[in-house]
Amino acid sequence: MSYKRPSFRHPASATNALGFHQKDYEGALSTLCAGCGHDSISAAIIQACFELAIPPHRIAKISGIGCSSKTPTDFMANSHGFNSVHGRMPSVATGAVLANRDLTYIGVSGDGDTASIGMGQFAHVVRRNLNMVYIVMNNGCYGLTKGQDSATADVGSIGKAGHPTMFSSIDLAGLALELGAGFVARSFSGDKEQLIPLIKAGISHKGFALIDVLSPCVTFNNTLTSTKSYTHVRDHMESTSIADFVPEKSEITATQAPGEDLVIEMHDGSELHLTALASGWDPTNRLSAINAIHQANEKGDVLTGLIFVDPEQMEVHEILNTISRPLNELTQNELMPGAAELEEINASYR
Ligand SMILES: Cc1ncc(C[n+]2csc(CCOP(=O)(O)OP(=O)(O)O)c2C)c(N)n1
Ligand code: SF4
Repeated sequence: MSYKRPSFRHPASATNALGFHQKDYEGALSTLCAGCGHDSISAAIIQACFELAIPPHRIAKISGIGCSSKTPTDFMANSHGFNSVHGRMPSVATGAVLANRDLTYIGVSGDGDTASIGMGQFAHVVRRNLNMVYIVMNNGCYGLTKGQDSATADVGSIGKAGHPTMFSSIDLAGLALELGAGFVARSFSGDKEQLIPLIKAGISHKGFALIDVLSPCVTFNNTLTSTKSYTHVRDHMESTSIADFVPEKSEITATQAPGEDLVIEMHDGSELHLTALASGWDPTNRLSAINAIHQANEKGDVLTGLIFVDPEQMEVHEILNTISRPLNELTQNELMPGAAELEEINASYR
């Protein structure tokens, strides 16, 4: 069930470069619990897409199953949407991306949806470098089915059920790095200053972008003994840097020495400005990023911010050398080249 928002908007509300109001990027009223971190992530997605001035009808939002996967109903009502099956968002996204390369793909998933039932699918969508931003709303539990521990729950963490998690946790950002992801970030639903630029950068990134967002479940996993609670995450956040997204290319092209600020040019000409860089960490070096994650985990810290980026990696269409147009724009003749052409193709395999 979803609830419609009132159609009223302030007559003087700001417009973006295309003349859209922020309201044009909203969806239905949320039916999640009051205070759920997921709602703040939806709000950040709305603001990021509004500020990037992406036409809402050129966006496709795809999700699995869970409270997290319900959220696409709450943003961008005028976009394409597919609320799929538990853990299967990556394969639906793969079909969509391959069929139409011209849309902006936003995948939304939960830690249960991704790190358990969807783990195999997640691994392959990373290694294929699908051109999408994949947002995990990570609360360390299965919120929709009443708070069972998920595979990202830290060992020893105790939620509302009162039992410590017995198994070691899966770090999705660390895993994505190991699998070769070209953009890996982590953030917190309660920190929109950090989250919005990361979402914008993830959308602008060519290829697969993972944003693992800690998003407390106020109903089942926000106890003082839970490492995915608002208090714990706030107290243990260690930021790699302060990220600022600059949509149009500016004059700054300096090469940086370690410890200084860094400007990363994205494929579409936009820039990611990183300031206050943590020492001993290079966001363009995969080993350095993996090391930073391990070090933070050992200390019990939550490493947030942009963790790794490689703007030059080949994305799935480049790897497969696919046709440059969406399949639904191809003519009958292009899709069915005729008997003579097919005979020639078949002959090439003999
Ligand atoms: C095939 C299948 N198995 C199990 C379920 C039950 N189920 C629904 S949501 C869910 C877990 C959701 O957890 P998560 O992805 O972390 O999302 P959250 O609700 O915490 O946002 C499960 C196990 C299902 N819907 N389909
Ligand atoms: S059960 Fe948890 S994850 Fe689900 S809506 Fe409520 S607070 Fe959010």
